[in-house]
Amino acid sequence: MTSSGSADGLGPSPTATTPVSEWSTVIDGTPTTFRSVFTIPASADEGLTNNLLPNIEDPQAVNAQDVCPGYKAYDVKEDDHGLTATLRLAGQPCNVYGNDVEVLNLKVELQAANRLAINISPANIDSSNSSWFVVPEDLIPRPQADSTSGNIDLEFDWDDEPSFWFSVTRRSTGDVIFTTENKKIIYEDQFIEFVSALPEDYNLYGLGERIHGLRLSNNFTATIYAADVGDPIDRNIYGSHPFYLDTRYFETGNDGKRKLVKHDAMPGRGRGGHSNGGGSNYESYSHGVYLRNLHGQEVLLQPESITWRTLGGSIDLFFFDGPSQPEVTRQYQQSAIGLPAMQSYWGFGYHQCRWGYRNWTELREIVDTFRAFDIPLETIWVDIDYMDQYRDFTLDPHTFKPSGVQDFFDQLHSDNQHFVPIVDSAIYIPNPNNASDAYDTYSRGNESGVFINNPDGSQYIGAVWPGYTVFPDWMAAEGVSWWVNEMVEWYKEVPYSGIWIDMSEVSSFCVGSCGTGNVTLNPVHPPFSLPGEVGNMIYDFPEGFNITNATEAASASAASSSQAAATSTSTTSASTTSYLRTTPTPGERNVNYPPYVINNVQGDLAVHAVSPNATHHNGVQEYDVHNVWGHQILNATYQGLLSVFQGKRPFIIGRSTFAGSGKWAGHWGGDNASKWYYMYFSIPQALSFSLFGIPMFGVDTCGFNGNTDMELCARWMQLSAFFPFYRNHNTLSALSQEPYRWASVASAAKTAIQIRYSLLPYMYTLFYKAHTYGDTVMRALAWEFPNDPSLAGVDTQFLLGPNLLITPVLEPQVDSVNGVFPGIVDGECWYDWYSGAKVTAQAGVNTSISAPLGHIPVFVRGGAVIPLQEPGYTTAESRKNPWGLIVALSEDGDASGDLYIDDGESIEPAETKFISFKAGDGQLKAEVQGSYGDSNALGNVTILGVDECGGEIKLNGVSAGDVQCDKDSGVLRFSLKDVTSGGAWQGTWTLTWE
Ligand code: MIG
Repeated sequence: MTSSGSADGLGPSPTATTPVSEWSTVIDGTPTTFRSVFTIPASADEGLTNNLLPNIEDPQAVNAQDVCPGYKAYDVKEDDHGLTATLRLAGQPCNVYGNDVEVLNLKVELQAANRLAINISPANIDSSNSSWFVVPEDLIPRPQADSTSGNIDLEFDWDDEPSFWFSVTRRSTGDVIFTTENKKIIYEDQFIEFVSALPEDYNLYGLGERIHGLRLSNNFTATIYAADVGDPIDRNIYGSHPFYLDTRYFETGNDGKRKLVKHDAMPGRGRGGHSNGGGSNYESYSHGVYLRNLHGQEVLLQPESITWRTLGGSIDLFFFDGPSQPEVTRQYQQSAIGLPAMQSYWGFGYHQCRWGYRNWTELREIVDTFRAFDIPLETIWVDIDYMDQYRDFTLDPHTFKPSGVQDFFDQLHSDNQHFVPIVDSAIYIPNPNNASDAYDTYSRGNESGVFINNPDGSQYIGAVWPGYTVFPDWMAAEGVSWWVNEMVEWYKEVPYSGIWIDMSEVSSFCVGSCGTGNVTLNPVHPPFSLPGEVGNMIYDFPEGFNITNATEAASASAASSSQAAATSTSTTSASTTSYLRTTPTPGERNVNYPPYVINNVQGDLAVHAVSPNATHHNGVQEYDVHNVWGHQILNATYQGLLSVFQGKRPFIIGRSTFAGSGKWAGHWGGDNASKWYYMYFSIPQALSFSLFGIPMFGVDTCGFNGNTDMELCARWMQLSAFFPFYRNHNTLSALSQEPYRWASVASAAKTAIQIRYSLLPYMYTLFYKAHTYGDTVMRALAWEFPNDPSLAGVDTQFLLGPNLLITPVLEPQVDSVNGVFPGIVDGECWYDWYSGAKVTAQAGVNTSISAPLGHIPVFVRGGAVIPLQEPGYTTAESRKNPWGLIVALSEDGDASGDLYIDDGESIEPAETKFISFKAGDGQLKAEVQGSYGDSNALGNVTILGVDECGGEIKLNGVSAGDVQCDKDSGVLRFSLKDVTSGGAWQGTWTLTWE
């Protein structure tokens, strides 16, 4: 079969050479032919992948450091806040992976006391020459200079020998945090490289998006290039986050000198080891590094260095001095990428989704069955099944009949439940010869000139679910307003509550403009088989099962690879293939085949994505902005929801994200699989997104690809209950996995959802702080306990906010789990969520925790006051229930905490309330600020860690209710009478129990 389309996006029409095939499917072994239709051949999505060898794997690759001259600095001008200079090439151009830029401008700026910016850009940007791309301010804002008052800890130094290099030092410790000494800067139109030394066994985090442990390994390459691919480990996937956190641990010796602690030598190293638990001998310093660059790039993490390579753009580096992780993350969000959107209260409810909910009736049945099993369901989601021939902003006229809308939504809304549909990124382009194929969303966009073009100005036509498609151009003058209008119009038909954005990398199922000249062919099936179709059946058994016919199982599982397989790269040995190695052409870029080949998971940059030479209306090539397409559709969708729900917070979950997407949307982890290891990876992925400023994160609970099983799904339903975004989602044709499909999963889910819903006030308060200050919601142990080097790599446990420790079971067939109780060495204590008893554990020692199926270990940190509300079936009902408080006393007998409340939906709530709690000496004090009206009473208060049972309980001196006390476990529980019946937070009060 001849390949259709061409790599340059302009190739000859494949019509003549591509056979029209019969699309058939097999049901129960009987082939059924529907009609003669054209299917785009799989080869159309191959590109030159097999002929490309990633540079990092290429034995013949030239090391730019060996052949390039570097730069020398001239006209250096220093002032209080920084320095400017001209950098000139220090020798003959090397033109190794692009055309060398002879003259560069260096600008170093202390932008704030805690932030240093280093910018290196071409000196002569010729606007008539498209070969240079500088990130526009309105696309990705550049951090601005603020006041530099305060303690300035970052110092910039530079030198010209042997060629220009620079370093950033933390003054207070003398620690060099970044230095390019003895390394050259390589600056070409399609290749930039800079290299810094790092300490041995460094602790780096971030550089996403990736399926990887939280602490990045010291010997791998992090490729950043948005790709539609089903969660392969260690490869580039949907999002682009060119940011890392670097944490360094120091030990103060007996001589009083500070010494860096190597990770290898760290005591314990988390689960499975033993340590002295860190403690006061240790301290850590963290800083953050953000490269404001949109290009395909890769970061080579090598044992003692970091090498950053990009395919263009500029060196626009920002250093955040921390010196703790929370400060780095706040600084990064506040000054560079923006604070995360405040979420609506309902968004924290439980979400059910799957690919394959076939009609309104089935959807109603799912919603009803949740109710019948008394498993809270907040939101029902629909995948592409609801659409008319996979076209955005439509309903299938047969299965999701428009006439069924009213009934469905009347009930859903009166039950306080929500509906979130998928919206795909590509737009169907209809067959111009067939009037009945007209598609208004396309026509309106076409008239407004909002679709991406080919270099010759014709429309770029790729292929996605609906067949041939075009792609919105967010840089076109009317791109966003057209999208907003489509959303507003469609809402009149389908009253959705939020939007799920998919395929936004931006994905296309063929290389180049494969639809050019072909739009009359109307392909109705993608060029790969869908999950469940012939050759792609899902046969996999749960892990740990004894498979008797190993051969059959192996071949079945080989065949069961889904879409990912259709696009996977094949590795061919260097001796048998002649690889395409392009060389720079003076004055010109080769955007489809850049001389430097990044280790893209799809191989060819044009595979399974819109081609790099596709051209935006402002002349920008997709090559330069590929990584932000998904970010921009989130912005457009945010604007759309603002128009639909004026003044209300938009609810959006998106697939492809960039630094700063959190200000508009949350994110789900993409196409994982129903495997235990993907459940584990959900934790480091979530924690990484905490660093990226996208706290609204969760993964496909129970697993997307493949069949889940009872045990995995039970554990996963419990784990995800402690993630901000809690959704069960499944691929087409895999076994159903709603929690009620198994009695034990139903009960595990109910237990966990009940805990989650009682904690909604705590979660919501955490989000308020994320949105207001840039605090994280899901936290790594290392971030809350920064003086314990043994926690540097822990990602099998996590904290929700500062005060809840989750230690989930992540493997099959066990009834206990090992975990550490951080901070004990420094006098912290923990309480079991369920019994309220104080945990007896040694500092830094892995403790075995009982965890039979249906039980997820959760612990409350001593010193915390945690606000609760009695859980209801929906979040709306929960919001009407009595409040509760857990007061977990520290070893010193005190505790504090807070609670934020508002109407749960307004972008700018007219009224809010903030309550601070302080406990100690037999009393709890609540201080109330703000005027938001809430009339729910305080129902109960539980004090953990009491030595004595005490006496009468009084609120503001008045006898207030009943006391239950268990002296052995130290749990004191008050059920309050209606002393606060006008509302728990009407005014400041004091509760006494001694
Ligand atoms: O090419 O809409 O990641 O969640 O179920 C697959 C079908 C398209 C990918 C998403 C997945 C969704 C699926 N989509």
